[in-house]
Amino acid sequence: MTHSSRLFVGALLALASSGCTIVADLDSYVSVDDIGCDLEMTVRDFSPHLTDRVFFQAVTRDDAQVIRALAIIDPLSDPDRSFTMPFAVGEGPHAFNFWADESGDGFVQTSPFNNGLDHSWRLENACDWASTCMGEDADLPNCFSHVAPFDNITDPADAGNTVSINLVALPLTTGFVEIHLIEVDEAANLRRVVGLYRRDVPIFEEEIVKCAEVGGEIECTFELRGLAVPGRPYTADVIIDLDGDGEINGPTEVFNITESDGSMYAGTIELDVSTSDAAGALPPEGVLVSPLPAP
Ligand SMILES: [Ca+2]
Ligand SMILES: [Ca+2]
Repeated sequence: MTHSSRLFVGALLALASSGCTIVADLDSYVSVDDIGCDLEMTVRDFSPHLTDRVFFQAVTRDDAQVIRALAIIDPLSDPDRSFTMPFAVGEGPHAFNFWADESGDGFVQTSPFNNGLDHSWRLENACDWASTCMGEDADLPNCFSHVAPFDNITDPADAGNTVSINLVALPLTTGFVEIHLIEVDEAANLRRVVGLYRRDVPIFEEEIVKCAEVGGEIECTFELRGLAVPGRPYTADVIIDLDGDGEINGPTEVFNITESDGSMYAGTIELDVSTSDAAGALPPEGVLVSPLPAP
């Protein structure tokens, strides 16, 4: 958990232990269990996966194994990276499954030791797990060092619609793109970042993903599978480094997809950056995945 959510949960625990009823607003009650935790990880020594898409998933810890939150870093690019998704994990027990998609098909096949290709791991409690990093990183919270053997995991069941965002008319100068899918939890009064897609350069030399140059512009499609649950409201922040300077120029490079019900995500959303107004401000969460170190 980040410090902010630790503090928040800590405050609620203090209230609970003093016998108070926790009241989020006049109409709803929110317990600590409802709030859940951030989905957060720092990876170390992932050098075997620099050109792989790496998937990080919170899934319900039951037979149904329904996806709750998903981060994709595409590709990993750097052996040491981290991300934070505030309040991504809600009520109930969730496991933390993550895997490097060596086979490049967007699904998990565990592992080289079991006729698959992908390197995959599972932590049983997405909200509370022990760091495995050693040496100078031993004190880092939520730190995971690349290790074998791998854990057998399977693709989770979809909770809702796949969020598919098609970015159109990106200039050739475009640098990183980062998409935050936010579930608006009105009962708990939280913005839960349940989806994260991060891409550092739209067009890679190894053309493995869904970006293409079309008439002197770049067009990209980003998919976050199964996250938008009908009956719950979602919005998305789309952060695009249009001028490729490696920084977010808030007034022109942050776009927002209007809040709508999860059922509205059944089709692809198109965002044409040449005709859409930028939101004019950074999302409250800031940029979630740390930019690559300067060369
Ligand atoms: Ca795969
Ligand atoms: Ca910029």
